[in-house]
Amino acid sequence: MGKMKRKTALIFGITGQDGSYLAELLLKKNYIIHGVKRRSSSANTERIDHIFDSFNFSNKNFFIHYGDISDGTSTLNIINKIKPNEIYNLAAQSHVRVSFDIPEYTADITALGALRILEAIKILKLKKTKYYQASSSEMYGLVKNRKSLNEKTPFHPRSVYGISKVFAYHATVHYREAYGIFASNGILFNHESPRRGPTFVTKKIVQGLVRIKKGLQKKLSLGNLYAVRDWGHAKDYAVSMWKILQHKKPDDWVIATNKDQTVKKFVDLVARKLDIKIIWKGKGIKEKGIDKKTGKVIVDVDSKHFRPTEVDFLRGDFSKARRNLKWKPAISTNDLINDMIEEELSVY
Ligand code: NAP
Ligand code: G4F
Repeated sequence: MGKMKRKTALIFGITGQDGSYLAELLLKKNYIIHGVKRRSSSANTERIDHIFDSFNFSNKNFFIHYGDISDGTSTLNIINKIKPNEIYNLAAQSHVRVSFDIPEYTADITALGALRILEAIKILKLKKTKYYQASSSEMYGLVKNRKSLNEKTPFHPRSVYGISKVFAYHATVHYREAYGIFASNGILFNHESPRRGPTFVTKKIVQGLVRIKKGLQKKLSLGNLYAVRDWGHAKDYAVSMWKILQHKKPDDWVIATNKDQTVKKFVDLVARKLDIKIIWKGKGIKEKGIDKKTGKVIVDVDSKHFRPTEVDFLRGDFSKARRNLKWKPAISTNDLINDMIEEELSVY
């Protein structure tokens, strides 16, 4: 029997939270990996330094290329050079709040970036290349009732980030229908990990409370404490991305845990694990979390973290993925929080 040819994957967004977990997973699956990294004046390979030798810029099964999805020709060149079996587009200006400050830039990267990759696959006539689009629950935006959202729920985005993801979602469906490209959307609900960027709320809470516990920070300022999110673990969600591209046909998939929590509840859960008891007082912008032991305010609300329009509620119904991809989350919220706290404690 002849040897099976090894698969090649190209990951845009390799230096991000999800890119690093996906790269780990695909290396274990014996893939040859190519990743695209942006030029940066400071180090940006922290999340992959354990699997990629950034000093010598070489690895046997793992290659990094400089690139940027705002640059159509270099994006096309990289795809042409590698002609990968699978392309994962995880690259984005991924911060919702920041998209209110830099909307045009966000649309260029998060919306048009996806189009540039799809166009390259089309122009190069790569019939065998499969495309994964990192779509987002943020596309649902304003939801009518607090029911779990699925693949049929209409979109009503509430930020230019959300609008850009809706564009990229439809571009993915369109290139599938118009040109027969194997192009799939993973509609992923929020997913976190020790590698989450520090300005996303879960990481900010864990980092803040650990630092408060260690006497390194006095308080944690947050925005809307009552937003509801469905938080999973990024490591589980990387598995779903791979499964989506192994399915017999291209399709669109909700990936979630179908459990939800408010931001405030997340604060309480993290605090409890650090043996801090928070007493909440006041309302709205005046709401404060007081450390029962010391009587000091350790959490307050700062309007600068509010968004002009908020997504109040997200909880996903992943029954289609469970049924057809045999995917379900393996890591509970409790273990996610333990994982994040453990890593944070090891920093100090
Ligand atoms: P992340 O940590 O912010 O990573 C984003 C990645 O995109 C980074 O590698 C970043 O590079 C890269 N990137 C940004 N602009 C780029 C450009 N112009 N050209 C090439 N690369 C660029 O995000 P994540 O949490 O891993 O999420 C991965 C993807 O899933 C994103 O598209 C995000 O919008 C989407 N998503 C995330 C979630 C979630 O809850 N995490 C949920 C649904 C969808 P640098 O490292 O240089 O910044
Ligand atoms: O952690 P967040 O910034 O994540 P958000 O806006 O839900 O977006 C994340 O999930 C999306 C999937 O639905 C991804 F597509 C996107 O790329 C990103 O990964 O905020 C979560 C909630 C929001 O309602 C926000 O208003 O927490 C609320 N929040 C309250 N205080 C805060 C803060 N968010 C941040 N970032 N910082 C705060 O101080």
